[in-house]
Amino acid sequence: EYGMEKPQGYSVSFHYNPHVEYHHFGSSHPMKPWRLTLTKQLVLAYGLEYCMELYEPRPATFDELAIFHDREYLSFLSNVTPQNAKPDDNAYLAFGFGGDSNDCPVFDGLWNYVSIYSGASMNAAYNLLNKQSDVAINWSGGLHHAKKNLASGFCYINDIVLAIQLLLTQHQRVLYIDIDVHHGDGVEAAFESTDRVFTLSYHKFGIDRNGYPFFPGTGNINEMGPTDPANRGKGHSLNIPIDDGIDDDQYKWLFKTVTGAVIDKYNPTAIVLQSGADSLGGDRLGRFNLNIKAHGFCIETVKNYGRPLLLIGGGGYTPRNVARTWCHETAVCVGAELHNNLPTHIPYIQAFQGAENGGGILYPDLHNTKRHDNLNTDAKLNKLVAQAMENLRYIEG
Ligand code: ZL4
Ligand code: CA
Ligand code: ZN
Repeated sequence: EYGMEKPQGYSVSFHYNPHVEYHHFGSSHPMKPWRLTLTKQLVLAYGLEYCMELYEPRPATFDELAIFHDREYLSFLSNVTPQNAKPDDNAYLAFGFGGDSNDCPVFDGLWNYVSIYSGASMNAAYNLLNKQSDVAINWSGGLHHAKKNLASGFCYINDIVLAIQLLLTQHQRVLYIDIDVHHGDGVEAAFESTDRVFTLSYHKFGIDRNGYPFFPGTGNINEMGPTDPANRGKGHSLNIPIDDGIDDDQYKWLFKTVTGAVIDKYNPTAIVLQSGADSLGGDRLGRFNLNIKAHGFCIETVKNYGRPLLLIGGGGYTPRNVARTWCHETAVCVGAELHNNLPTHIPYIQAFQGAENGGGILYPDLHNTKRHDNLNTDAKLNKLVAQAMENLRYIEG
């Protein structure tokens, strides 16, 4: 008995094509699609599939992806393989592959992988348009760095932009919110010339002690989109730069205050929420100190505004904690409370047992598991919020 209840007439849909799981970026690459296997296992273990509609979407087609991406880029992406890739080729580097970083490797089944996660986001967006769902979830999407002709930061196709483009066919104003620890630069750039999409990203911003900026290096508080007064999109982005080690109470306050102000002023008719789980404490790439329930608080806060909501994944580099978080957030959407002790009858349960794997519970304490000192004082956050409010002046009331 998990205490679940489904409010009458309120519907959640879960869009997932399991073929996405079988793709590998390379053995030591931080992006692990099998975190989606773990997520699905937890969702099923708690019986959440009985509280929502399950969809197994088809992959997106070349033409569907071309609604945002350049066809030359898509031709390259659909043809390149580890066997035929020429890392010295101009196109290869120009389109963002390989290079010194290897952030975006060419791997077996790459085209299949990108069309699957994109197809799921588009399918979820159609469900909102058809009013089949109030909340539509795709944990395999959220690849917010991809540009129309460029792979960047583990992202090849920007499924978020594609989904927002679909929502714009019926919605006058779409709000995009991004709680991944990285700046949602690709989505911001895609809609910089329109006032019909407002982008809001919370992220780590700063330079480390070796002089390297935290990826992608953009998203300071003064970056609000184009400055040209003739540009319709002027001021329709808000960036919230955060320092290392932010804790639950600070983040919840910051998120509630700023997001609330944006929703009240912009009054979107649909919301897209990228729920990257690399903002959790102990993440391999992240710097924050959030617990699962503080992360989930953001989803609950947005859901409670009652606008059509597309909830998508994103980063997250501690696979077990990613699965815990996204399972918890699925429960938040359907209005269920979950037992802390993981159900024991599931496959993969051993993956969650033992102290190093989170001790068989859903909500392990993640605070300071990587010991990032908290560099965010309340005074600095107060000043940040004041600046953020100031930045909202471009929204017409
Ligand atoms: C890796 O171990 O900061 C890629 C990337 C591959 C395997 C072996 C190759 C070794 C960490 C990251 C070379 C690694 C060089 N392998 C990594 C400036 C950088 C150049 C690349 O959550 N080096 C680039 C991108 C970020 C940079 C973050 C977040 C995506 C999202 C949405 C993207 N890139 C410095 C780093 C490894 C790797 C180990 C890595 N890359 C960590 N941070 C980055 O926002 C999904
Ligand atoms: Ca972000
Ligand atoms: Zn990220």
